[in-house]
Amino acid sequence: PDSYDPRAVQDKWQARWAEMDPYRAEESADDPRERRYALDMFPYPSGDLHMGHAEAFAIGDVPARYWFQRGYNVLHPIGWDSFGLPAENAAIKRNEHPATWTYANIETQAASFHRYAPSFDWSRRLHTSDPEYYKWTQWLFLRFYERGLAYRKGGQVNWCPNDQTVLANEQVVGGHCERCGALVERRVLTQWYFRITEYADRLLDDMRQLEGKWPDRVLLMQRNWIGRSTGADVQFTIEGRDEPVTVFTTRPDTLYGATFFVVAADAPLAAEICAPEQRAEFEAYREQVSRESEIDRLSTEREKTGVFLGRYAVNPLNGERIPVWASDYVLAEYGHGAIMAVPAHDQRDLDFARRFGLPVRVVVDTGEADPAETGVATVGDGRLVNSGPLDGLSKADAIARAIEILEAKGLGKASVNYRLRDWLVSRQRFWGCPIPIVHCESCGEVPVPDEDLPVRLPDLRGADLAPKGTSPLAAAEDWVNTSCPKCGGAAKRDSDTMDTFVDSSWYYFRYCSPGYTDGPFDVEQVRKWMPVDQYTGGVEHAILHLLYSRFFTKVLYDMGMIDFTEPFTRLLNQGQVILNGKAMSKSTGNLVDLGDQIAEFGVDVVRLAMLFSGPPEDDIDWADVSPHGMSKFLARVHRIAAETAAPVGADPATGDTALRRVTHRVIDEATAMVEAQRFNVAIARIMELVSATRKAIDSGPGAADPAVREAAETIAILLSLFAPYTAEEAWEALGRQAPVIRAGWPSADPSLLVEDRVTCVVQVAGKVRDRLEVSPGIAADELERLALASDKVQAALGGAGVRKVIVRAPKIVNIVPA
Ligand code: ANZ
Ligand code: ZN
Repeated sequence: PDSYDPRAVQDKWQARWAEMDPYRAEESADDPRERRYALDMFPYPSGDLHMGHAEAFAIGDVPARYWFQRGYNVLHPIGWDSFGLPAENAAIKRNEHPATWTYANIETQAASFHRYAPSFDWSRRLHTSDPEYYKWTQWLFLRFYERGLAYRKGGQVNWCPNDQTVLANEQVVGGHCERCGALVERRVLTQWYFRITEYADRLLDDMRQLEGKWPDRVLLMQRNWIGRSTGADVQFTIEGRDEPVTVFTTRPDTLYGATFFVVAADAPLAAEICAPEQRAEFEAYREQVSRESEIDRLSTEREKTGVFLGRYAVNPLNGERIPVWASDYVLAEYGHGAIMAVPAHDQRDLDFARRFGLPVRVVVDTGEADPAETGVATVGDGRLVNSGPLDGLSKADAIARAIEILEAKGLGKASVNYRLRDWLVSRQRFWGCPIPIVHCESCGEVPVPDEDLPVRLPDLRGADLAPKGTSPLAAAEDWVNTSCPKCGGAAKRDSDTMDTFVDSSWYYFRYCSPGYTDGPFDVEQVRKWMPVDQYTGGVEHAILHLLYSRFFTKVLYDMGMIDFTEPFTRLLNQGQVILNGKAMSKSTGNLVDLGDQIAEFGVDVVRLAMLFSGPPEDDIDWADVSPHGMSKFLARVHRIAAETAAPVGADPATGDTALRRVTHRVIDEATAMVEAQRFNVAIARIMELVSATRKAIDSGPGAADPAVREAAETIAILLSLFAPYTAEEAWEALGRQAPVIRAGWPSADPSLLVEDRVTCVVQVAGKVRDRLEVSPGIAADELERLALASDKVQAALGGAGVRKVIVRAPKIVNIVPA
């Protein structure tokens, strides 16, 4: 009987849907429907779609389809993040042009998407590597440049020796290249940056808009990444140096406990002030430090290292002379690259002091044992001691007081510091968006005029694109040599390309008007569609992409192009698809191929299995998933539709009430579960309705009952969110007009949601004293509790105790007074 094969109907409906075009977003201002924007993180075109895509796009499709069913005008677009290193590296390996490789993969993925059938509006498809797109990436770069938000500076940068390019701080994960895993080095280079630090406060403060709508852990990660800390800048004199040196401290209350001073070993200051007799030792140390990663340097596990610089600093509050050291645990780029060390109350300082025999002085009495003996710094609150004018104050009061004193003396001030650094956006690679700047010997940096955009990538077919440390574009003579837009003289194009995260920081704006030629987007369309209502994608983008997109949105707001400050109202991060408890990986063979799964079970089974396995945020272990069970379930759905015998339009009110109650309760609960993003529970409810309907057909009112039709139609509509092919096929079998996605979401009839009630009689000493309306299934103890809580019963008892309660649930309670 269960002969339905989900694979058999795929091609049929794919072709029919292509004709119907049921998922097109309507641009017209006359369309009265409310709008919704469902966005999926767009893919990199590296290879075909895999299980991870299958999961993400099944999840992202649910809200879109739900909104279609609710009658909204829905924007659910797709495109490709098609510039970038993965494409370029793969292309080099295969000796192909990155464009050839990229666009071939896009076609492969597009075909797979068509089959997998997310409810995309294909007419809005975009690729960030198309000149029609990157023209506007360049345009935005120039607007950033005009606003002082794009600038070039020399300095230490992260360098991936394998990819031969710089990386943003965000792309260095645990000291390794986010892309290839190579150990990241530090180099001094001149690079382009976006001034994201200017937006640090707003990026933090606007998170208030996202609370409860974005996952807490993503908000926390962003908060930590931005890392705002408040404290004070304090000036220390270095003996023999004219200019004082400023340090940043979160604990100005501990100034009297500063027993030494530490400069980052790789900061220019260290080299500058190092005394001649310490020079050799210092240089050797600095050489060693230059090879360490930031993660290692900040590690609290590692034994501290450092060199005495042969110089002394003077504490501005008490005039004390303290030795100046160089060490790697102080970072050159945080705060001012130098610190006052307070070993009693800072663990890293204490570790350092104990390693090098430096004094430890307690200045906050926390009631704990002496850190010099325990090796554990005390960081809590307490009374200030050994601290002159601060003695007796609490930590908070002492912080405020110390700042007052410093400010009065002109030796310091309250200050805020951020962990966030400016975003390094230039890359020495070919397959990216060219930076629209020309370097002229007489005029310097000159922006390419808007009317000359896009600056197209040269073809460079046949050229050697292998990374060499400078962009392959620099070697393209015809391309790189140009004339200065300002003076007309000979000039060179900037040969770096932009980080692909620049491309992906604004693509969701472009979707609102993908063919627009007068700007990056049509402000009118963006006003109607945005912000995005629901964004679905991987948690690996918790910092990089999401932070950059938020930054872009704020800049666009400041440019007056949009009227909102956060791009994504709601965010959902799906879990990963794993296998046998481990991440899937080609190299270990721990892999399931999406194409194979679809060939074996069909699209609907794969989608449903993904969605039913648990809440969308959880990982899915494909080894635990039962595609066969899903297959059987879909067959049952189809069989119910095929057997339904009541005619289209039969009045459900004349049907079986028991089945109708189940149907309407399932509608009610499934709706709530879809809205709460508990898609697995929504599917469980549909399964419940399928069972009830089967029973009604087999051993209840029969297939001709109008309630069976109502149930079967409900099943098809609810299922259309999760298993679109089977839902469509069932809808057709029910004699309805495709597409099911436009059927309209059912609403539960409240009168069918009310539970049955029975009247329970409550007697005291044999006399009826109260009547309670209760559920027929009420438990005896619950009923006893309700009866004793009745005011009327208590009045009848008149303070007398209770000897005995006889409960005959749900009809009678008999209370015997003492
Ligand atoms: C004295 C002090 C005493 C500190 C104390 C802490 C506790 P966050 O919260 O991360 O901002 N610091 C400042 N600049 C640094 C740098 N470039 N590299 C490494 N450490 C640096 O940390 C601020 C604290 O980290 C500062 O406050 C400073 O140590 C240290 F009981 O100053 B503190
Ligand atoms: Zn010039």
